[in-house]
Amino acid sequence: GASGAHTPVEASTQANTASSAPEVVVLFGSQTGNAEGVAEMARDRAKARGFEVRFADMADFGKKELKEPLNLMVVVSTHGEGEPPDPAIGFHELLNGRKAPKLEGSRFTVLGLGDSSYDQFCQMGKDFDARFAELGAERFLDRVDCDVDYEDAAEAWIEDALSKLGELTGGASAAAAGTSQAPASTGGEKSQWSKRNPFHAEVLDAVLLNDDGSSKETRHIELSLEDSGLVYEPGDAVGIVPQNDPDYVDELIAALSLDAESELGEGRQLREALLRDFEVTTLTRPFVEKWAELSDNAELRRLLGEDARQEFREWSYGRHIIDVIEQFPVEQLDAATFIQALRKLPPRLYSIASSHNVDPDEVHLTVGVVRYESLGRSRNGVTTGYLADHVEPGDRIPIYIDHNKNFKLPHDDNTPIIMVGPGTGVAPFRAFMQEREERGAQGKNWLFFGDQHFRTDFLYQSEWLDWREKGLLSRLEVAFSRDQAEKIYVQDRMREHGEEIHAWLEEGAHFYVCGDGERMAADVHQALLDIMQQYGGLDEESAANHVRELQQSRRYQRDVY
Ligand code: 2AM
Repeated sequence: GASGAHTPVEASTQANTASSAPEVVVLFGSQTGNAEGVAEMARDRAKARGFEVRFADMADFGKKELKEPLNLMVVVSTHGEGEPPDPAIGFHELLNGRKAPKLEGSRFTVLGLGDSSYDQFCQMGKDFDARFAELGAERFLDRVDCDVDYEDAAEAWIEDALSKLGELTGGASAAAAGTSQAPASTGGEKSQWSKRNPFHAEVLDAVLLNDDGSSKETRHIELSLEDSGLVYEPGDAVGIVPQNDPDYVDELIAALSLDAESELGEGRQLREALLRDFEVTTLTRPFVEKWAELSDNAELRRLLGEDARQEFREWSYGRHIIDVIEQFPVEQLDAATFIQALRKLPPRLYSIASSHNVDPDEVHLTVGVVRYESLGRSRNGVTTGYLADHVEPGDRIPIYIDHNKNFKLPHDDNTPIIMVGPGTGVAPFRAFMQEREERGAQGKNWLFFGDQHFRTDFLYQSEWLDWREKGLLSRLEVAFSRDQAEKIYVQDRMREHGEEIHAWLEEGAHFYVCGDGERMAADVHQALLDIMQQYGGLDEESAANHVRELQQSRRYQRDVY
């Protein structure tokens, strides 16, 4: 697999632990590594408390592993429309299928990671939690659903789970005393910079990639990593800690009839807090729930009802916090109460478009600026607007590296790769090509790129053409959707070349998709399934199994958003 040693189950025992110590199985399903990171913390804390620990990826967990009674700590994230992480698809199907194993005698607790601005918030956590119980396992601790700012809640869940398990198993709890301060994480070359302690990177350059007349605004941003010690690999992302738009914040404060300088304690004033600390645009269900309470409004309560889920979804589309505040005013609201209704401003992740090996002092990003109109207001994406309108070369912005184990070049430089990256989805493939060029990798490389117009939107055109000239890029297929009457998309180009795609995959090629996760990724997935059927002589079910195997063995990887 691309992410290195995927030993099915990594068993480990602390030297001073008797072999009779109770065992905890930390089981994770992770797309980009957040759930795996939490699982690593759980593993380390459990070891420190004297448990024996099995650390297992859902990708490598099946019926066989579920045969004996287990003490399970399950960490799983949710993606897209309530879907499992790619490596966990098979395990999710197993538990929900006819052949699901009985789990009597096992104990479990679930931690779900998700984003409350999505309708299917923590759906996978909910699914696994319900399924483990239905299959007969005993829930020893209630599920916890975490929003984007998950760290504290995750840590609390770990401590609670281990204490509870210590009591239940009567074994390891004794070792707990004084050892709960185990290091949060192990090994690796970790720089001091992190999500919570970001590096302030100088902006070296920020250029518009689209030409005049484009309806897109895609920016190429180069940041300096000089003296940061930050290291990244192709496929990783940069997390940017943004600030909210000052004009929007001022409008919001006016709409609330609050004083910008209201003191919130710890030296923070309202305006400053709204600029830096809290999400003030995106509407989440938890916000609407709190606002329904504060405004005591029947219409809002109705929209939150279980039967109104679809209506809620449509209603919240294009609607921001300020729109709700204006429509459903709350009399005599104080600043602290308002703040309590908000969630922390989450950093945003951007796939890295450069190779650290080519220039260790820089990191490049390809950012699609989000601007649109809704309900009579013009809106900007929080981070993309911040980058486009409030940041210039010479400024410093807070960043960290978000490592993504599930989007990695093959270890073997001779392995061919197929890359599908329309729009800003092309970013990591620029990093891939820079890296393969630097390494002198001999494997074939095939890019499918798409955007609206050839003339204005062919991102990094000269670089691709150059690489094709040099032979590094073996093949390049482009789909400019709006240069002709009929829409042509990357998946159409895939189908045109289905036979060769199939042949490449038979040769062992890895298949990568990056970009839009709302429709593109699903359409490309379907094209791949169809190609497997048509050229692999497989029926629908076998094609689906084959593609799932590609996903689980990390030969088919996605970075979609
Ligand atoms: P469109 O905007 O003309 O529909 C990058 O944004 C490119 O992805 C654009 O050419 C866009 O086309 C295209 N695109 C839009 N929806 C898509 C889909 N479902 N699958 C693949 N590409 C899509």
